[in-house]
Amino acid sequence: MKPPAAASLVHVETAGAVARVALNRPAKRNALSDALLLELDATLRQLPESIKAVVLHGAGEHFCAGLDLSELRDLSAADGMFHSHLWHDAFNRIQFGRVPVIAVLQGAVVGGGLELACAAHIRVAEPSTFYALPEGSRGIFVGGGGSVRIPKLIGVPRVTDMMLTGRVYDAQEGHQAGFAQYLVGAGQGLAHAQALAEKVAGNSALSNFSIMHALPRIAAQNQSDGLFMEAMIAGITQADQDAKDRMRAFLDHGANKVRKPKG
Ligand code: 1HE
Repeated sequence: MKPPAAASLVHVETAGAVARVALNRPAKRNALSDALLLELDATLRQLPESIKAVVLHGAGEHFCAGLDLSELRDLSAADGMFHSHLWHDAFNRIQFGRVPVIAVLQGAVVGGGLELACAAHIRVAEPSTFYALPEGSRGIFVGGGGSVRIPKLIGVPRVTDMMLTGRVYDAQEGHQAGFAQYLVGAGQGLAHAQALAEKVAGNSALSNFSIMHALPRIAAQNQSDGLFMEAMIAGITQADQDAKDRMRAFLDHGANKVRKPKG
């Protein structure tokens, strides 16, 4: 991979099949300027085929302070709509991209930063994390898919409260509410996410693709259509040679068993 330019807004490191992608604008708390958003999008689109999972994190003490408010110009309604579409496209490519993305959360996960985090597939939060949607007090609305994705994690009533009152959830409350699947110790986020990413990268590519692309679509369908689509995806996925090899390896005692977690 080409080494990033010194002034790059996105920093990439690779470790085996995992790319660690950092929002690299710590002086501005990784606020998402258009330039940063576009660079993040381009970086994720151009990952080499050898990369099977991504760890997304923020340089400095914060994950992301959301939309760069200094760029909120005197937009017309149409400009604002196109700007929101730009975010939608970029975040859709994360949710429905080629490889799973694991976000490491710390410090501010605010506004568009929370929208970005919610486009990832797994969130690992450190105790410094706080979640907020200050859009109401800024006179704006979410525009990066937050009204679609965030209620799926924590429900419409909690999102309504956050947006209307500016309520801030700390790491513990956010974990209980459903923002993050993992709450880890201070300074442990990256290592934890890397370990998860390595596991994910070791899965069958077709299973990962089905989990990323089919699961959220099936979950949004009515029962009859969902079960039909599930049957099709199950058939396609298990017909793959990789699936056959993995099942054979288990039956031949050459694959891991499922174990109860320790203590
Ligand atoms: C920024 C931004 C930003 C920081 N846009 N410049 N997001 C917000 O409403 C969050 C606004 N930010 C904050 O509440 C705080 O900055 C933080 C809690 C994130 C961090 O606080 P702190 O004390 O560590 O840092 P700071 O001193 O406030 O900020 C450091 C610098 O970053 C400072 O610039 P400087 O030139 O004075 O050094 C800040 O102005 C700058 N900065 N956050 C621009 N967001 C698609 S729709 C999405 C809608 C939204 O995302 S709305 C939520 C926007």
